[in-house]
Amino acid sequence: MKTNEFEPYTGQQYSEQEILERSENFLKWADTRRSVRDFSSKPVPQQVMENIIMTASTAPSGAHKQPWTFCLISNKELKSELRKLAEEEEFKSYNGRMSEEWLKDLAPLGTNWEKEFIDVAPWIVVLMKRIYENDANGEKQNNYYVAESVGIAAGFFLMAVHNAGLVALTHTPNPMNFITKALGRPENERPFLLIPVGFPAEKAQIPSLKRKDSSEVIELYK
Ligand code: IYR
Repeated sequence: MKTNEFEPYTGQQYSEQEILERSENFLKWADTRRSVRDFSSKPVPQQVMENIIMTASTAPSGAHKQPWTFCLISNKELKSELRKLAEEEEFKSYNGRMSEEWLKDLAPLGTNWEKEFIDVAPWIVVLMKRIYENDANGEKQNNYYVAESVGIAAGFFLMAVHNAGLVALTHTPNPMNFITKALGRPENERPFLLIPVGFPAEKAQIPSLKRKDSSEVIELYK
């Protein structure tokens, strides 16, 4: 059953040579993206953040439901409140809730329960997944493949941040239900990621990590 109008696809196409060059160049550029935990407090214009969010919102989604809400936060008191609540949970996680193996796996990243970046970064984006919708009659409407859809949107978001020369961190305070309350989000939304965005601090340090090479990532069936 097709109820929608259709229209011609007009995305750009390239020569074989250009395809190779563009894919190589994009890879090189993408490989320079890193999660950064040391933020500058230098402001980032709201319009930039809105452009980044609307790029994320071009992501494909189950039945094109776009089951996401991006809470865009610069309010200092609210950021401090989020930091306090996140640190309360993270303190418990790092001091008892996370397994020895987990803590050992995180050691090279140098993370701990302190989340100063929530105060420092000019913007905090809380990405909410919308597990269902309420229609005009108050009836529940389904969303589909919500985690997959919102995960893809998060990926687009991170690339748009990188494209703007800004940095981000995908923070996952656990459990995250404090966010729903602090932001007064409705019953059909659940927190997915908390993402500080901004400029890197002048002397920002990142862990020296090596990415898997193609033989570890690709299983070829030719
Ligand atoms: N949620 C904690 C712990 C943490 C977990 C993983 I897996 C990471 O890659 C990084 C951190 C925190 O945000 O510190």
